[in-house]
Amino acid sequence: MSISLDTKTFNVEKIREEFPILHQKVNGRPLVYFDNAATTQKPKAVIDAISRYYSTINSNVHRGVHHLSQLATQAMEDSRLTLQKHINARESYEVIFTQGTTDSINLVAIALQRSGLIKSGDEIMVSALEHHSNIVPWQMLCEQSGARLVVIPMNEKGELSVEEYRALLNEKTRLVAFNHISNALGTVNPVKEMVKMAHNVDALTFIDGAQATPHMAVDVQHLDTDFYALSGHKVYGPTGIGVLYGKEDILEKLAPYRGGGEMIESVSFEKTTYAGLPHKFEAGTPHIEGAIVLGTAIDFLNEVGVENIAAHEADLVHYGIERLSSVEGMRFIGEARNRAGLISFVIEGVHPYDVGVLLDKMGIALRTGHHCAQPVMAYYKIPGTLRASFAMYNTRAEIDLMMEGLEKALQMLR
Ligand code: 7TS
Repeated sequence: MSISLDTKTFNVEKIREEFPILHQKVNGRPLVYFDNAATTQKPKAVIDAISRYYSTINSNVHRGVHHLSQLATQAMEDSRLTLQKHINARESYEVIFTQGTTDSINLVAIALQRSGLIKSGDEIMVSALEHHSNIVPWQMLCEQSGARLVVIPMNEKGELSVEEYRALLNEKTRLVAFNHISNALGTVNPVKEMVKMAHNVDALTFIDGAQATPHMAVDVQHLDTDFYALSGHKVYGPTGIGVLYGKEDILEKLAPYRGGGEMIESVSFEKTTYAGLPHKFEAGTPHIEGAIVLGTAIDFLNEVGVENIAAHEADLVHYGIERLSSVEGMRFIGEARNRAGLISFVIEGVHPYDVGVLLDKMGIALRTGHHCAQPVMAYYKIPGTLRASFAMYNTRAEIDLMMEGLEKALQMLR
């Protein structure tokens, strides 16, 4: 995949000006923020939109006839349309606002269980590359229903084995869940092909898009996936808000996830009937400001251009690997042919945690540990990695600072 950077519109220094948090010192040094896979920083447009919401239209949604309630409802529904367009969902009501990716996955796992759609003897498949949030809810579903959890294996490069996946699929497979991009290794999975293979055995598919949505354009109709999840805070938006996309016919078949206000059509002690999509899955007062400002974040992302971001970050990954390769004892963890957004590594003879602590003293924020992907770490027989994960505002100069910091840290530790 070759993507080229439009240097007329993409100017990293101008982009950095949009992010107030970046212009500070940490421990006396300029902040180098390389923990973007955990959460991204927020542009002024997003920060201002939060303040503007509370200063001008704060009100509860979908209930009031009064002016402010109408404005807040309109803004939230406009944001749903922005999200619909962004991921190319067929209908706006296929976009459910959730608390984030974890919440989206739990929603589907619990709703499937409630709907009696998973039975003893069925199989739920996850990949070996998953974040805990795309393992544990399915494991809980298996425990409750008597279904079996099946794992798609990976290889040393951190790629899924498509051939083994094909062999594991069978008429008992009810659902296959996998990420679009791995948060621990940066592997970009062949998701369209994987969806097609699952559909050949009539299994549903759930794509965890938490790490893909900040780095690439996503078209759910093109992928033909049944479900897709994303987190607002990883796409330069607020925390506590995200999206579950689901195909209309499947969402219609699912029982509600949580009961309460907003999700009903009528309530009596004898019988309650439920609202239609998307409200059936949005019980209670939602994260109104979050939902609205997620739309602002997506507008910002598109203004910069997802293709531009992808090209810029690909350059950072390439440059980072080149520079890190010179470090004695360097072992890259995850070397998939198709990768994006981050570099995971360990260095012989030193513990990732110790390196992370020393880098922090120099203002450099890298993630250390298992990245909520313990099975991936177990595969490589390591306790964790150091992870540098990039965003649109990072620069080659920051990678140079990381290298200086790393060399100093290694001198101290060795
Ligand atoms: N799936 C993937 C692939 C992720 O990377 C994460 C968060 C989640 C799901 C959960 O997202 P949430 O927004 O519901 O929390 N990943 C990370 C990480 O890599 N470091 O901190 C959080």
